[in-house]
Amino acid sequence: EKIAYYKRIEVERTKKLIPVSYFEASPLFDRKCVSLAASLRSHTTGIIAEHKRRSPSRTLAQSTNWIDEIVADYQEAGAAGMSILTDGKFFGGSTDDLQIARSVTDLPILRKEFIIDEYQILQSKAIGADAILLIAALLSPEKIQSFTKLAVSLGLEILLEVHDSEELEKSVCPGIGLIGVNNRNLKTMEIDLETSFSLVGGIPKSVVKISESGIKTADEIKRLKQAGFDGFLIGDQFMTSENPYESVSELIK
Ligand code: IGP
Repeated sequence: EKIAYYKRIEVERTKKLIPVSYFEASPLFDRKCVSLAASLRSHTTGIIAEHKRRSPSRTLAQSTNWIDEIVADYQEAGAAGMSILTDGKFFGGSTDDLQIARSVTDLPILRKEFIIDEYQILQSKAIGADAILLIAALLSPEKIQSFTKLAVSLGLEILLEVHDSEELEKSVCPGIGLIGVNNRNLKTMEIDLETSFSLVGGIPKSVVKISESGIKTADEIKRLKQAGFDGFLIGDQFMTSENPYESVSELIK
């Protein structure tokens, strides 16, 4: 029955039909996922180190043709997991970036993408991701529910991203293992860590809590930890530094 459900998927963007067998043929499709939630619970640093080539809020592009080295540095410096931007349009990433990261680390990898179609969920599994991002601002509660079901059936974990209490309340559903509060307002690009502090109390106890975006100092991490956060998703601070290894180490001290 599961197979019939995604036997053929209509890709919204291209309107092409892609047979599920295309994804299933990937050698990574049967790989057993590593749990990001478990890594964050057991890991003292809680840092999810992100690779992104550029972003809409940061025009200066760091040359990052050495994704393998950056990911290896992240791991050696003590990251609990990786986040790899695969969106091309705004962030200059690709599915290749995630596959390269997969080839150099066994730590859990979050696929950072604007997921709007089942096709991308199967693809995430086929390229070796362990978890996917679902953004509450982009998806109806029904979509979040059905995407979560599909992802969980493949062994992928869900990180649900919210920015306010309304999104949080309407979007939470069974199967969601991690919730991230985005400190960046996607409309204005402004950062405010208060977003995390004000929303943490409303996140269900059993869910792993992540504060996302704009985190720059060890002191901020300490305060977020005290407020109840288990994970810290950090990109720019690392990507704009000359030395990603030292930059991660700094925050862990
Ligand atoms: C990382 P920062 O400010 O440390 O680079 O943020 C991460 O939270 C951010 O890249 C992000 C993101 C997203 C990117 C959070 N949610 C959704 C693309 C799509």
